[in-house]
Amino acid sequence: MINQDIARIFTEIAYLLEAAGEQKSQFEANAYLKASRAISSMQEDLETIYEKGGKDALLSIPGIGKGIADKIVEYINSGSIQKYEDLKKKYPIDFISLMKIEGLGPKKLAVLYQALGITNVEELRNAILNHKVRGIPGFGEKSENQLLKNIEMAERVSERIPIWKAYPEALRIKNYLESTGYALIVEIAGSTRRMKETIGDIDILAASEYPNALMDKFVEMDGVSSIIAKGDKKSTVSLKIGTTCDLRIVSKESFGAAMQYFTGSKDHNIKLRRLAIGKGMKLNEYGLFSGDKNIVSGMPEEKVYETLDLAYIPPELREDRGEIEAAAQKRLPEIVQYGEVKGDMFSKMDVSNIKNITGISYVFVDSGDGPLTDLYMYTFDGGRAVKTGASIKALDCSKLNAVSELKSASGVIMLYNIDSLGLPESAAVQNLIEKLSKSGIIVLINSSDVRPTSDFLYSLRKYDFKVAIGSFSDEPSLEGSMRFGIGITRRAWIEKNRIINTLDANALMSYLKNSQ
Ligand code: DGT
Ligand code: CA
Ligand code: CA
Repeated sequence: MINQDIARIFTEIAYLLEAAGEQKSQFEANAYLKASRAISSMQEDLETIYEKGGKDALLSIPGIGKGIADKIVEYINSGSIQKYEDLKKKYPIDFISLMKIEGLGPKKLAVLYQALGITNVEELRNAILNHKVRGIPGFGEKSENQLLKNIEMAERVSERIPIWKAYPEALRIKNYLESTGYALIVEIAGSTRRMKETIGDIDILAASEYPNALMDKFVEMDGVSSIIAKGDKKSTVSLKIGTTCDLRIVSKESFGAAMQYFTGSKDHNIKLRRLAIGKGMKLNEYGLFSGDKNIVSGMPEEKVYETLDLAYIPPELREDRGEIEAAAQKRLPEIVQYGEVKGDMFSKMDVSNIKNITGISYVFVDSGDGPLTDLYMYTFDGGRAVKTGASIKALDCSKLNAVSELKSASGVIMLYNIDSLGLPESAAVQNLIEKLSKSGIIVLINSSDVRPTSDFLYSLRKYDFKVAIGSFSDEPSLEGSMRFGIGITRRAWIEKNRIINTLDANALMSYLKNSQ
């Protein structure tokens, strides 16, 4: 259904018009907001309405006038709306997220953008913390403090949960639904499949010949605190872990297209739809159509990308950050597979008592908690951990001035908590990274705390540094927290050959020796 996409774009156009701030645009902005609300609450698909009844059918929808109907037609025919693209170029602001913060409207956001370049919540928070906002006309010291409180409030209301909480729960639900015997296929979709660091809700997709029975089992499963909606195509439950879960049942024939659609992200989908239109096709959650024929009927998700002349795009990359363009040129980064990591670069395990080490053949064990700590390497032999004599230094950037500390250090150094120095663009981080490039330092990823975030790592990826993934847990299993660290590198476009723990134990030992 393209309704949500169009509704979202109309809401954004309204904010953009208000931000532009001319008197006459207020009237127009209201018309877009009204249309957006009307479209969000519609049951029927706008595209179907248009195909059946043309523009007249669109005009008969309450809240939709001629100007707006033209925009809907433009979107159906091209996958984008020029007016929106033009406005967005002038104000590339994430209005949808920022408008959730009390005390901010389109006009104020436009001022913040023009004065400080603020386009999203993270940038706003950073500007407030650095006391940059209080100097802007219309803001003061008081409103700065209030805004910070309002940001926290907005985040509490949206209540996203970390991936390390959502993923195991999604996996448990998938396994449970499979065990009922009422499902032909069950898969995790949405941001959980993309391994996003925080999750708004869990999305599960299933194909079933017994949809009612499967939905019964779903709403009565363990971990459910209340039922929000129940139908034979979609149900939503609240989970005790503090989020909600959508289960959608789709036909076996459209499962591949539905996986593509419900994995998202929304922005990725919108771009892909536009690409399909450009090739004379139509893409939605039911299929990829040429005329009335679904070209990918009964085919897996991969077929959608293949039919659009794209290399297969791994879910973690689907954020509209250039992945579609790269896939068209068959130049996607060669990212690491989940099974390709061979060791744990930061373990908290007790080496005298080996537990679950599935998939891991060596660990580096933390020897203390100073700012610069030595990690000793162990391999496993017949259930015992054996010290190899190799070691690596890890520098906790949050505990000391990392840049000055580095001058006195020698040997290969891993930096952890690098994000505690500031945003990727800050001088402290940039200085450090400049040094990294020259001295072969390594950025350590904390798989348990899921940091630094993939956004952080993504904006630094152009520099020449290596990456190491540590579990930061006492269970260095590839089935445990390591998965989330691996996910960060995939989302950040970090190539596999930059991750040092894809080396086997011997190769890593020679790497460390040669870098001394
Ligand atoms: P979340 O839940 O906020 O962490 O993020 P997602 O990506 O899981 O978003 P969600 O749960 O709202 O929807 C799941 C997927 O369904 C989303 O990634 C793409 C697809 N989808 C949902 N709403 C829209 C929409 O308005 N337009 C398009 N094109 N796709 C949508
Ligand atoms: Ca979701
Ligand atoms: Ca959802």
